[in-house]
Amino acid sequence: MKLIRVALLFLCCYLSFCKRSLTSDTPQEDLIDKKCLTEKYTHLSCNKVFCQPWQKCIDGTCVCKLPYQCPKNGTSVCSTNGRSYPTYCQQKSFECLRPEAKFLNNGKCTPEGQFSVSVNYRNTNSEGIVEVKLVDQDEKMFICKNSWSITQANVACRDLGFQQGAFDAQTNFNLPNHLHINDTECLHVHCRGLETSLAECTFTKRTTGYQGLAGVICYTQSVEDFVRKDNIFQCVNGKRISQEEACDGLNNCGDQSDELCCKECRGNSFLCKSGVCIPKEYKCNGEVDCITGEDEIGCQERRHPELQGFELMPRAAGRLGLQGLETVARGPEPEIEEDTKLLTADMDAERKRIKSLLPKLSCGVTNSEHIRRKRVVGGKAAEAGDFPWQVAIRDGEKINCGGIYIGGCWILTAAHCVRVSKAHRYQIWTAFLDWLKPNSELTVFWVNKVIIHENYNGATYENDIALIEMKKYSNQRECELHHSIPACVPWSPYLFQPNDKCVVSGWGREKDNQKVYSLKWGEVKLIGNCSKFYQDRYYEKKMQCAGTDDGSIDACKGDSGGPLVCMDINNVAYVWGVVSWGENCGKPDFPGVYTKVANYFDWISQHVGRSLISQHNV
Ligand code: 4AZ
Repeated sequence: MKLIRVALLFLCCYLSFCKRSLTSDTPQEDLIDKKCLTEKYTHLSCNKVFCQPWQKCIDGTCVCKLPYQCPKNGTSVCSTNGRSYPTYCQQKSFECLRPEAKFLNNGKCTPEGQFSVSVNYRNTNSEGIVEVKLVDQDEKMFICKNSWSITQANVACRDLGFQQGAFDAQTNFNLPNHLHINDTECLHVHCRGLETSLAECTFTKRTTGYQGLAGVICYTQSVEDFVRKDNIFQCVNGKRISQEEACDGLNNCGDQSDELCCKECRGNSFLCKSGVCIPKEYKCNGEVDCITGEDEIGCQERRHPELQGFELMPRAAGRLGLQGLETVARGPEPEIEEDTKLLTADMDAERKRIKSLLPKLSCGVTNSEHIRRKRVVGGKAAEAGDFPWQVAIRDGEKINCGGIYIGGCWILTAAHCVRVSKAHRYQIWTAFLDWLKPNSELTVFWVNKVIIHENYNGATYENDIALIEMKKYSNQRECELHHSIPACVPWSPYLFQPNDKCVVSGWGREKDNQKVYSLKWGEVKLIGNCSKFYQDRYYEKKMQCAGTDDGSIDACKGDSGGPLVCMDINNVAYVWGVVSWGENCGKPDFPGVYTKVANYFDWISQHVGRSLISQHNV
């Protein structure tokens, strides 16, 4: 339907009687988050999307890994420069560093059997009917139009050197009359959309009837004249598409910039909590696509019976070594049951397999269930194991602040809780619950080093964040915290949103300034737009407000430096905030203010090492 509309649009603009936009029911503006667009997010923005397994995330951007950082396991691939690489990941990592050498084929490099793509039967080299020559096939072949969309068209144009991809996945080009093809003469192709060469996409031959051939118009300066002047969406890569194509789950821009700032998604595409639209086929496909994970939730019953038990390993994984033809039925629920002959190796399956081999970090997982129950000020008493990341910072005889264990020997706390010069006086009490009856799990550490954020401002509480490195015991190689579990450090400000429910915990005072001896906790919700409560004292990026409508649950004096923890959809705990400040305690309209940890991921990782806190994209 969409393709027909784009083709129509192109045609009517050609004839220049198309002044008004084609009608659409949804107001275009409402779907797009304008403020978010100013951030210029693309497929390389790891605040919004996962990086490719041959990339890592640095300061919010996916950058190339070095080839040696790839998993070793895999089979060789050949690149367009004629070189063989031990694995697909290594080739892609080299390509990422030096884009001129692209993927050519799976297996060793041989003189014959080169893959090639071309566009033909039109007068320019930027448009035409697509022809490919596969490895192991002598003849050039056409692609069937029913497997062709902007996703594959973008890849084909990029492969041909048009960096902005395709203007249109054209399916109305005709072959010259003297050429006749029968229904077995076209191939199906499936791409994910971010491939740099069509050779990375999967080619199949299916026994469906011939309907027409795939063509393409690549995006060049000359086609820009045909883009409507009103109702355009400006992609980050400079390409212009129509607004109807933004937030539809398809990567029309080619750099994904049309799908990353969405309040709603068009058609059947799926909206991630992070404001990203993904194709509906990605829901329950065994691979997590939303950074918040909800595309793989509640899938068991909807999955194809044969797929049960394959969590991250697609069926086609392990077929990579295949040389000849093989018969498989691809996809969880094929729309038409049909036999499919795989003509090329499934590099998408190999990408997923590489992803599953990357190191995994363990954090934020407890076996404690009951903190999900309701109700610091107005809080409830914690039980052993409820907050295994919670620590107390003891200064002499007093505990004035909390802290959060984030792994290794590292504790996160508030800058206003600690002084560098007092490091020798502090003790870190881990797995501690109650002053009056100390529990046996309690382990005490001395402090090696205190690091206060260099831009901490004691007057405004900006950057109220600090790290404490605990001292190892002389007979131990690492900090051994047998009863503590690190909370995960959020790497993106889009992991949680206003109104999400989170938990604050600490030994802080009650509303009436009553002393508290046991660890307490309370459920609060994240509050957006907090400047309305604290006018010019609130810094949106660096701070996070949280509380309840009636103010009954709040952090208070003594809770500072402690955790505001939010659980993701898989019940993994993230330290979203560090208790920082607030006007009084437990008053409506004066919510607690927390240091927004996601904004400090890079600062934390610079000090503790990226591998200690990176869950993805390492
Ligand atoms: C404090 O003095 C403090 N209601 C901490 C949190 C809040 C207020 C005061 C938030 O450490």
